[in-house]
Amino acid sequence: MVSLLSGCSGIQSALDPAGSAAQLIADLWWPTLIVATLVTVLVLVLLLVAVTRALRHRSARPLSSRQSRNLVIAGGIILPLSVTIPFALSSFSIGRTIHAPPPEDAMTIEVIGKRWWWEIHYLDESGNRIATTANELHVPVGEPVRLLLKSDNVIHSFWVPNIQGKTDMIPGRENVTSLVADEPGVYRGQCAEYCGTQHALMAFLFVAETPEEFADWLERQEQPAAKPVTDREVWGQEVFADAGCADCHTIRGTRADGEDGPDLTHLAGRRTLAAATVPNRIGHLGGWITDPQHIKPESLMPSTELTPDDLQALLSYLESLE
Ligand code: HEC
Ligand SMILES: [Cu+2]
Repeated sequence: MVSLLSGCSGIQSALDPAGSAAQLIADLWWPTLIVATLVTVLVLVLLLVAVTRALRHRSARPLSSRQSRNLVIAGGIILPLSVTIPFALSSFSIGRTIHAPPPEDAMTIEVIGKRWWWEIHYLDESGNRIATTANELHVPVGEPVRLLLKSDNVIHSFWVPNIQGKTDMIPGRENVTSLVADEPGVYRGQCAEYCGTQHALMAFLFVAETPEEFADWLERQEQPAAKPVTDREVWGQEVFADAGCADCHTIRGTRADGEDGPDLTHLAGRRTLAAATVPNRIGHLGGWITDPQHIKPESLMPSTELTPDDLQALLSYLESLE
């Protein structure tokens, strides 16, 4: 029982809504569950009654053809329709409400499904990218946000269960959806369309914060990377260039401009690594760089062999990228 109920709360649960769309979905889901349970119980009881009666009165007179016709009309047509039609109508109307276009002046965030992580761009009013990050989507509480959902490989599906329903990310298409977070908090989003080996480890954090906190965060994301200060950080930056990291990763404000992997400009400010697979702590970071294939087999980042000193310097540099 406890394990059954544990699905009703938490940071990745459609039954613990923190946004108006998720609230509407939950409000439809509970009555559906209750009515479906009642119908199942009713059908089983009727079946039991029929079987026991048949066993007891083997010679009982069958129903007249009129009686059995009425039974079929009432129990086989009217009853099921009167249960399913209200649900179909409210599902249709909730679907329209939660997928209604956001207000014209809503902020736009572009999210691109990658193998197997999320590239995130914040756009200004004219659609220019002003900040880029990965695997951590921040939004201001109470403000509707427009999401442009894309994929450059296979079909993924964008889903933050506590906030909104799913929307597919389809190659060659741009799906638009919107959401509002009503309560501050950190929720977990998960790819909801099987997309290959690491589909299960294609997650992200959804951070709903006050408009002031969000404005500070976005302003930091717009800045180029912090310059290395200590000798070790300067050394680490050289390791980053020499070890080939810059071929795949961008650090804005430096010569690193690779595009195959996540933007690392403000890596140290993120809570997790590799699409919410491990916490962003120095030990995990060292483990990830040395052997990403162990943590996320077939991920598109190769393992890199570094001397312990080079690795330590690289870690100091990456940790300075607040
Ligand atoms: C061939 C391209 C490639 C190279 C070379 C590469 N990476 Fe990556 N890197 C990726 C990809 C792709 C991901 C995303 C993996 C995932 O989450 O599935 C990634 C993820 C990461 C992450 C996690 C970022 C986040 O926000 O989750 C870090 C940190 C990182 N790489 C650092 C490095 C460093 C340091 C080097 C050099 C030693 C390096 N990478 C070399 C492609 C590359
Ligand atoms: Cu996916």
